[in-house]
Amino acid sequence: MLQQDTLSQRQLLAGDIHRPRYHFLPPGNWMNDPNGLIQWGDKYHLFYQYNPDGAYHANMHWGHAVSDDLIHWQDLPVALAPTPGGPDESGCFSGCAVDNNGVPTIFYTSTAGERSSIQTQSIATSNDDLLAWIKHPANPIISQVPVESGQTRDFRDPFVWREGDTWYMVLGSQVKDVGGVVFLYRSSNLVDWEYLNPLLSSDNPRYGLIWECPNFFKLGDKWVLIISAHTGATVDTVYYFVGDYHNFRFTPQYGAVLDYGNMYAPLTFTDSQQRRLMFGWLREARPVNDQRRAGWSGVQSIARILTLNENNRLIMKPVPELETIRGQHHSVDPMPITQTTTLGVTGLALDIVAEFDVEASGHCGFSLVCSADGTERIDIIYRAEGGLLSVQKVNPELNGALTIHSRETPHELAPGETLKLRILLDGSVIEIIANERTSLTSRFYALNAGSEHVRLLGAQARLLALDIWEMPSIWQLSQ
Ligand code: DQQ
Repeated sequence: MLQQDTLSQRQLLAGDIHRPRYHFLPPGNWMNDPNGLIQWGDKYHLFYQYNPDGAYHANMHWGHAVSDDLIHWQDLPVALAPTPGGPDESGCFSGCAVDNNGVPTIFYTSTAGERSSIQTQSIATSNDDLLAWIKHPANPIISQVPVESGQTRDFRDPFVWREGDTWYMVLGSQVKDVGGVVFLYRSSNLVDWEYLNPLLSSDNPRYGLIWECPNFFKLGDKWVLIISAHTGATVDTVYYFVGDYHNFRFTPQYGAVLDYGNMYAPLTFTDSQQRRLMFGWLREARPVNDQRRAGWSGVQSIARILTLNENNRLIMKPVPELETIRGQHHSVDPMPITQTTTLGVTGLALDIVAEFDVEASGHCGFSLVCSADGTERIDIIYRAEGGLLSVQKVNPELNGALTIHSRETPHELAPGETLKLRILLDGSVIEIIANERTSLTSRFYALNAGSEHVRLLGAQARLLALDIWEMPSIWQLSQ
């Protein structure tokens, strides 16, 4: 029954050129944050914030999909729905999943009241299949916002991990009129939680007003805190901090933007290969009415493997599983770049791996989603002077204007270091990762179905290597 419904929904939307083919998105309607990521047996489970009523943010449920390889997904029934009269009657907000000695257990923010203004934390467990979830009778298990928050409205997104026999949880919140904060808790049984102290807080306006969706985990000898900084304005940004963790306090030694584009609310987990994996919500960049009309909104990034380099910078690599679905391969021989060249490859679903040597005042990059006359295109350009990477959407309607999803970001190369670009283009998604450490995601909506050309551009630069693969759909839409 479900499979038939979701299949026909996917078939109905399959002709939409803006719909990604190899990034996960639900059969239709609204999706935002990834939730409850966990590998159970040999299956990866992805839950996500989902509105079954339409392509707009309201009435949050947990959608559910399962995968053998992090790339191909099977839709499963909704996992969590609000219970009328319950602490989650206004919505089941974001959270995580853990393995409690063989019992799949999820934590989520239960919301009640007008506009989800009462936020508490709840727990649910499942039998081995992770399909049906039983909400714990003690819910909500945490309902008091720590007093130093000075407010009671923003208190959400539990992230839980175990050290020895003790469980820990971090929650995102704000200190009223000051800035974002992550609160730290501990428990021996996952139901009774003791508040410890703020793990980290900030009074720097750069880091936003409210911290959402905290992730806290060890990588090598260091600890990493990821937060999604909600500003209350249009630009929300994901940051990460790397540092030491002692006596329940985190001391960051390095902090940076995790993504300069429109990735938000990423969630990480560890799989059986001990890989720290991250999915992030790639939010739309078009007006809400266009999203409603399209009948769908929101895409998940391709899973990335996170590690740290010797300078404590986060290294992000799309999982190698993606390489197994690559289709037709095109390669371009090394050459000096002196002018714009149209390449013999077209498509809106491509995996591009490129390496350049750029002179001190040189630049290089690509125009993608390019119409034959070049009036519609997306320029991805690296300029060595100032070390800037940019994405700019160009078409007659936009008149070259930048939106928040078309922007310039710092990207420094070490002396002698070449520029390495990995670009995942997919329908209306571009994920760009430069030298595995600068992430710039963007969304675009081509006006013309024929805007599929790829051009190489630049000056005072040399192409060292270029491989492009056409990417297939991950969905079997015929019966
Ligand atoms: N989205 C969820 C919240 C979270 C926010 C609600 C971040 O739990 O703070 O859909 O995008």
